[in-house]
Amino acid sequence: MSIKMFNAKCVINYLLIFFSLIVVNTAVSQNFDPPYPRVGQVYFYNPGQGAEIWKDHDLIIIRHKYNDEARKIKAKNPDVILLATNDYIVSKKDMWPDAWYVKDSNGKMTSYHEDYGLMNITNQCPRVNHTYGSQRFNEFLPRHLMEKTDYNYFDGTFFDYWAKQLWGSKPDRADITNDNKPDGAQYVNQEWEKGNQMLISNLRALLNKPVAAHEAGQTYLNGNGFEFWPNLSRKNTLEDLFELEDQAVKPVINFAEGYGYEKGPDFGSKWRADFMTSQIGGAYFGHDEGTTAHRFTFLHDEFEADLGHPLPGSAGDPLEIMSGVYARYFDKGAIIANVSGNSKTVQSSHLDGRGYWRFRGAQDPGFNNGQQFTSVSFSGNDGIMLFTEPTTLVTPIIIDNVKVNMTSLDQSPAQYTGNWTQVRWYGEADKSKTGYALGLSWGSEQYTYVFSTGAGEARYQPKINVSGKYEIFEWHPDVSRDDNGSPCSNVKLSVVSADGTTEKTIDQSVNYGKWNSLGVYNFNTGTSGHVVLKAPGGCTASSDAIQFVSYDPNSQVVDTHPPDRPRGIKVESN
Ligand SMILES: [Ca+2]
Ligand SMILES: [Ca+2]
Repeated sequence: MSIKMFNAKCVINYLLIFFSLIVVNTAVSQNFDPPYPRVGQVYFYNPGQGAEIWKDHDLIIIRHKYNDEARKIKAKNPDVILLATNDYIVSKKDMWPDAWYVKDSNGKMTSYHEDYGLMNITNQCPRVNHTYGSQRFNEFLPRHLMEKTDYNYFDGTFFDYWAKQLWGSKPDRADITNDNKPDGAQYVNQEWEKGNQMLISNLRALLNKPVAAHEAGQTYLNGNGFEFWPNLSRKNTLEDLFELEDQAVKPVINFAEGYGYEKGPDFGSKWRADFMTSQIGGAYFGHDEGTTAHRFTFLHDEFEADLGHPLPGSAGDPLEIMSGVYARYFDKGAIIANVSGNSKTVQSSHLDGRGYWRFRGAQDPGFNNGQQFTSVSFSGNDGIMLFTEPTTLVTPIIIDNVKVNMTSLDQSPAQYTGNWTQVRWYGEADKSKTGYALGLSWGSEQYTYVFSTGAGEARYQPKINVSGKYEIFEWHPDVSRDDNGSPCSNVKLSVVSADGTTEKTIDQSVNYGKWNSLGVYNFNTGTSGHVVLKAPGGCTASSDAIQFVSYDPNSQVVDTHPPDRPRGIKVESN
């Protein structure tokens, strides 16, 4: 759809939004219109410290059975839109009654893995007496989700696996009527679409909350998860998003996922294009490793921003300011994105006449340099976030025990001397949950913390690109809970900053599983400032994450969660 059509429909759309909000607000208190930028995350494993890691996010999607984690996330961030995801449209072959699976001449149709079959969501699916009486699968699944998911905490449903149509040779082979004969591709896919709609309709009859799905796009849903957002045809994808933002059921929850840029010093054009386009289209944005696994979380300076809402009326609509270059104007700034595939230069005269500043950031300080905006030269795909006032955005710097779980972008993990042991995440077991980590289930990055019973040192050395005051926090786990011995009560930490060296002692037998302040210190740019944690020996010392939180006077980093990030702390050294 073109931008002009989008704008023309906006007046009607605003009225629809207005009336739908009235309906929604009587049903649920959740705010589905948070300020921008809109940041989200999908995560399929145990969320671990996700409640803390994603506490400033606007949208979080976790598995529907993680009700306890959902409660923790809502306790930390009551404003977050929390969606419960499931994969039941593709289920293990022995999970449900045989008659509910789509079959071909070889029996149950195999999906992406031979142990998994495709469920018959159509109205031709036979009724089977299972759990809730005689039902088709598209009647059973909504009841199952209602039973297993605590919608006191979850604000809606998300289908991670969704088939808009059957693919490949499946529609030719499928027997959806359960008579051992294929039914023909056209009939199968026609019935499949009817089945999709019936499934959603049956769910909505039980639950008055939004429903979205990965790689779906039907406007009878509340939105789409663009699992592979930065695809090769960015402009087309963006226009798909505009159309959904306009036409999907309200409130619209679109989710765009940036990917493909392994965790390294790339904060540049590629991820920015992903992020800026998602915001111009009104989608929640998440950044992870870039496979369907979604194991890691990459946090950016831009996520800390508060742009407010789009300007009222047509002034706040997405605008194509030159071919393939889009802009959107917000209360406190603007977002521009080039998805033309060609180099473009945008000058202040191309914008709406307000004065703008680049923000001052730590992750790409050459680009986000804090200077008054005159022009920006984009590569083929890039974007920029601008502000109407001078603004600093420094996302907290985390130095963790391993690089990708959860050491910040372009920072190095802790360095160890002595005999330290990395501790694995124990999956679903009720262990290690006090370590600062996400519950990764494989690979060398699953280590949640390290410990040492002898003498040793752990050095946390951040790269500081914005000088000034930083509050330092320490996080340690409860090692006794993980059978790794008796925690040390006298772990010494040396904080080396521009103020000199300050010695601190942490009692690791208490205050585990939370951030513990070590005070506020001045840091110069570079890597001279650091923290050394010393294992005394004779007890179990643990080394987990250290966090450096910027206190720049122009910072927009607003503390909405005072128990974990206290404000107004005075510098205690000097
Ligand atoms: Ca048949
Ligand atoms: Ca950790």
